[in-house]
Formats: sequence, structure tokens, C-alpha cells
Amino acid sequence: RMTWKQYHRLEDIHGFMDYLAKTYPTIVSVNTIGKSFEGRNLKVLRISNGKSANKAVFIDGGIHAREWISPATVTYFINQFAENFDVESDDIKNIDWYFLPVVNPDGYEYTHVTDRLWRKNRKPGYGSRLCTGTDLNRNFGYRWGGKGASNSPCSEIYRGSKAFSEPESQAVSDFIKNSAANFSAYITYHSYGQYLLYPWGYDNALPPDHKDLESLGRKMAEAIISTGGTNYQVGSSSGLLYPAAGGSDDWAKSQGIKYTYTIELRDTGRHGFVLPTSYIEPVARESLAGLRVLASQVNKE
Ligand code: 0X9
Ligand code: ZN
Repeated sequence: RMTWKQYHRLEDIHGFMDYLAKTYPTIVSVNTIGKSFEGRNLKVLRISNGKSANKAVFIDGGIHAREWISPATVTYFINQFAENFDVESDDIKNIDWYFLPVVNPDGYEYTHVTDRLWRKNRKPGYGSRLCTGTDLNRNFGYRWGGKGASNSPCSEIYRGSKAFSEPESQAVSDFIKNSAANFSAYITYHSYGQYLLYPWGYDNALPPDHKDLESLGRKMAEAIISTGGTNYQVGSSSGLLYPAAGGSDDWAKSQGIKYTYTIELRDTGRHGFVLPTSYIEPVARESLAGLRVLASQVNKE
């Protein structure tokens, strides 16, 4: 059974998604959009009222294996929308939601079984017999290979042998590109640091509509602080954090998806990646408040 009192294994998360599709077949469907290097499914859950005019939002989690609060938060959203769809706000109901809670299932399982702090995927490094894993958030094909990404397979920020060399990043890109959905937002959940980050991440440059991204980001941060008392900083990835090329956010923005954010969830370092389970519900709840603000903006576009 799914709860938000523990972190779950991949099998439980996928079982939960399939259960919702079975229980609410008129609004929920699950699709496997590809397979990880080790052959695990990349499962996307869609929630929609089927209206053809709907805008779409793509949300993912678990790009980085050790950031367990991310899949936990994304599954909380799924549960909230699927279980309460009929009483949800019109802002939520009139969006086609796509959720991929675990982009990096091989890495995620590896952090449960072998190495709690693993970050990358589990494909052996190109030309390297010694090192495993590509940083999926350096493998996307916009300005791939620029600042803040390494060409060494042994690095934690290894970019891969070429853009989209990894099946996991390739599957996300293929899915978004080939989808008929009209995506106006892409949010990717990471941890930690409490940041709402918008493009660009590859270098200190801003997209033409950065003021829209900043102003929605601030509104989301206000909703988060008034719900859970947690302070999030808002800014561009490169400005607030560091330049890092090949991120999924930059790629999504390059595809014309207007409201693109990387959200770094709690905390600010006391527990870091190893966030106690007692944080799951508060983090997910305040994050949902932020997501509602985004949904309201998407419906105004
Ligand atoms: O470095 C990253 O990939 C992200 N931080 S994390 O601590 N979760 O690893 C930030 C990514 C921000 N976006 C881009 N640089 N494109
Ligand atoms: Zn991350």
C-alpha cells in the first residue's frame, strides 16, 4: 500500500500508478514511455478530464537517484488529483497532467539496495571499464556539454558520450516531442536547497520571458511559505546556483514550454538528501500549494 510516511521502492510506486489507472479509468491512464538501461519501465501517469482545449503540464521526479523526496512528492500529487478529482478546483481539472515520478529507476533502486547516495543512472561510462553512470541532468540536448558538465565517466556530473546517449533522457525527450499534448509547463523536482529555479541553467543568460518566470516563481514561493512556513529562493539556475549545461529544464524551455522550473525541495542541508520520512507529508503539502498557483497561471495562458 502507498503511504507518505515512508519512502517506497520502485515496484510499489509503479503498482500504485497501475492501481489508480484501474480504479479511475475515465480520468487516469498509465503508459510506459521507454525502458531504463537495466530494463525497468519508465511509467507516465496521465490525469485528464478529456477536454480537447486543455493545456498540459509535465512533471517529473527522480532524475537524481538519491533525491528520494522528489518521487515521494510527485506521487503525493498524483494521489491527491486522482483520488479527489471530482472535488478538485477547475484549475486542476482543466489541465492534462503527465507525471513521471521516477526518471532514473535503475539509480533509484541502486540507492535502496547498495549506495544511498548514488546520483547518476547505471549505464557503464563510455570507454570506461571503471566507472558507471551518466548524470541524466547533464545529458539533455540543449547546449549539451557546456559549463558545469564533465566528459569524464568517473565524474558525478558526467554528461554522457553525446546528447541523449542515455535511454532515460531520450525517452523523456521522445515522449514530449511526439506528444499531441499542448505543454505549457514542465516542472522537474530535485533536492535539496529550497529553490525555485528557471532557465537558463547552461550559463548566465535569461530567456526573453524571464520576468514571467520570476513573477510566477515568486507567487509559488509565497504559497509555499504560507502553507508550510518554508522559505524558497527564486531565480535562474545559473544565477542562483551555478551554470550546468544539459539539464532537462533548459531542454524543455528550448522546446517552447513556457513555464519551466527545476524545484529543489527541502531541506537546506541539515539532512540533505537523507531527509527523514517525517518530512514527506509537509514537503509534499506545501509543494502542492505551489503547484496550484502554477495551475492557475497555466489556465490563464
Ligand atoms: O545540478 C543539478 O542538476 C541540479 N541540482 S541538484 O543538486 N539536484 O543536482 C540543478 C539543475 C538546475 N538546472 C540546470 N542547471 N539546467
Ligand atoms: Zn537533482
